[in-house]
Amino acid sequence: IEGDTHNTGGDMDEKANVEMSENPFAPYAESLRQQLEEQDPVFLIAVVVALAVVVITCVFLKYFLSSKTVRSAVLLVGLCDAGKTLLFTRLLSGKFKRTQTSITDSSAPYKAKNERGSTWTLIDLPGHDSLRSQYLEKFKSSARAIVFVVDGAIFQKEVRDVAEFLYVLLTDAVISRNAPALLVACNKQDITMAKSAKLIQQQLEKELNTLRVTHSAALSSQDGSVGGSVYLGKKGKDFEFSQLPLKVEFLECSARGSKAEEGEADIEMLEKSLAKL
Ligand SMILES: Nc1nc2c(ncn2[C@@H]2O[C@H](COP(=O)(O)OP(=O)(O)OP(=O)(O)O)[C@@H](O)[C@H]2O)c(=O)[nH]1
Ligand SMILES: [Mg+2]
Repeated sequence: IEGDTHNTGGDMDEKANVEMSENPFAPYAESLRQQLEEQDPVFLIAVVVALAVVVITCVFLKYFLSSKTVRSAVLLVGLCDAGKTLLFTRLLSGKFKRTQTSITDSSAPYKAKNERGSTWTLIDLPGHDSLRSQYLEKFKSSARAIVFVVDGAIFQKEVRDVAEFLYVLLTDAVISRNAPALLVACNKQDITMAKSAKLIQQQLEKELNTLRVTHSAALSSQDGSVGGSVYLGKKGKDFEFSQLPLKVEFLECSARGSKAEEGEADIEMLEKSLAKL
């Protein structure tokens, strides 16, 4: 086949020179048509199949590569008043700002403090009950990491609600498939009453263990199907964060900082974790 092509190629050059004045492409088209007619149909089919394979591979590669690169969002989630918006401002500008309950999301590019200079899209989500799930739905599939902000100062009072919210996050099918890093930021450490990250982790494990029992009981009393949600942790074992498919880290921070409004925030641990993403 190769030899043939070379010969016709040579012939064509001559013909092309002669007929250049009319239509320069006519001789090429003619010889191509002849060649195609002479070819074995099996060969033509093979060529078409090969081209199709190449195209399909390209489409798949593009799909897989883009589904990886798309996830560049770092979500700030948590209950109302946990300090998400102040943390958002501190991470971006370092400055203190008075905040009000958020009613919508806000996002900005955040440059991580590492040599790569990775840039993530930091997204502050509203924590209000009625808005929470709708915003989570909107952003969960693009999350590279989830910063779950907990108010360490009134944790004791909120432990049940915090665990409920965390349960929803951790049993979500999309989140457990994508497995974004989970950074539990135990905020407001400037307040002396604030609970430590270790204690918060232990209490949440206990509370999630209880929630898992009540939730699966409620489910099996319905029809046994687990609509879009996954089982939390390992069956038959007390729940621990280490059983999860995603990387979980508990850290302490203070978006306000010890010197209140004039001073700097204490968010080094969070910045370090964000640099490792
Ligand atoms: N003492 C102290 N106060 C903080 C800290 N972080 C935030 N606050 C205060 O807590 C209040 C709530 O902070 P926000 O950042 O608005 O809380 P949020 O999580 O965005 O709340 P929603 O938007 O309602 O979901 C504000 O008055 C903050 O100044 C902290 O580390 N220490
Ligand atoms: Mg807010």
